[in-house]
Amino acid sequence: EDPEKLAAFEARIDRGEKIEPVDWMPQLYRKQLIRMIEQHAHSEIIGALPEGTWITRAPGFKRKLALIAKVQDEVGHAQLLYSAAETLGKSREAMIDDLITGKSKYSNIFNYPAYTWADACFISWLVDAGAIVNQLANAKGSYGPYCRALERICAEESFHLKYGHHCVIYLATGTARQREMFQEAINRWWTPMMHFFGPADKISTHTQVLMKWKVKMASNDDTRNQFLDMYVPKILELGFTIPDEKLKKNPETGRWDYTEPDWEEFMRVINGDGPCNKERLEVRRIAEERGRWVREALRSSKTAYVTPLA
Ligand code: FAQ
Repeated sequence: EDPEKLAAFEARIDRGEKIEPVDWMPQLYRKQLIRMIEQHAHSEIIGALPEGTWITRAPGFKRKLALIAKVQDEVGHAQLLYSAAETLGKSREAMIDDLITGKSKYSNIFNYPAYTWADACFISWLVDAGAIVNQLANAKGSYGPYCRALERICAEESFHLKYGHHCVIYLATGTARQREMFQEAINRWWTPMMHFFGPADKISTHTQVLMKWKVKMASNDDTRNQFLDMYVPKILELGFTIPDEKLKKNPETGRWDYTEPDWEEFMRVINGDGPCNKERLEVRRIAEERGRWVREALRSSKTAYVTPLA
């Protein structure tokens, strides 16, 4: 690759400029961005499934309305992100194919079942909280289309977070059984939540290059720490416990000590062998099959819907 072009590209990033689709960029920057944005898009679309199954069973009309809006937002986030990834040259069809065939990854956490309403509340509050910590940081990154998509996503995610917190406070101040249900949800989801931020920095493959080019603005351990800083006090304040005896803020380092979550389980889950991976991909495969006639009709149609300006 042309060293002069590379130096100019890196100088732009150092100055805090945004890189746009028409600009020159190293092949590796393009490849890494496609990988990360595509995985993010898949996570949003698959992430709609565990909560989506709760829409018909959410307690009461208001909760149903809010949950429908949230799930719809998540699918909208996937749309924004697929569009951002397309600016780098990979088609949406190719991305969806790679998701369905298991070639592309998506977030570990959506491969676990949401057994109870409290599990859905855990996702709406704490998984969204984790996603916001990561996305607020990356919205200040170097690739224009991704950053702009993240800004919009973060605005919508803050509504999800408030909704999730409201659901959890309701359970926390409810009956003994409601409190117990949320405690069980914390116990079930804590390990996947710790995994959510990615492997420990010392074993993370891509952090170094992504941080150098300001695609990733904080390391996996940093975002995990920031999440613990912000949310452990809130969980404890509601009278719940966290299933990790070692979890404690270390006054000397200013960082959290915790039991390393089982990284073998993480590897299994992200490589297709978690409790719900097959079911999640099957749902997407069926949706793709059932929607095919619509896409074909649009492609072959000469109506104004397809070419509004023609
Ligand atoms: N799950 O070298 P690193 C959401 C993979 S959105 C699965 O550290 P990197 C909204 C990684 O891909 C949630 N795989 O990777 C919502 C790589 O594999 P590869 C998603 C993971 O990229 C809320 C390998 O491990 N957010 O929740 C995970 O530097 C509620 C080595 O790892 C984003 O995608 C994982 N957790 O850092 C929706 C944000 N972690 O590709 C519904 C954008 C790592 O070599 C309801 N992405 N891997 O085969 C990122 O910030 C980064 O990609 C990380 C991973 C931090 C996720």
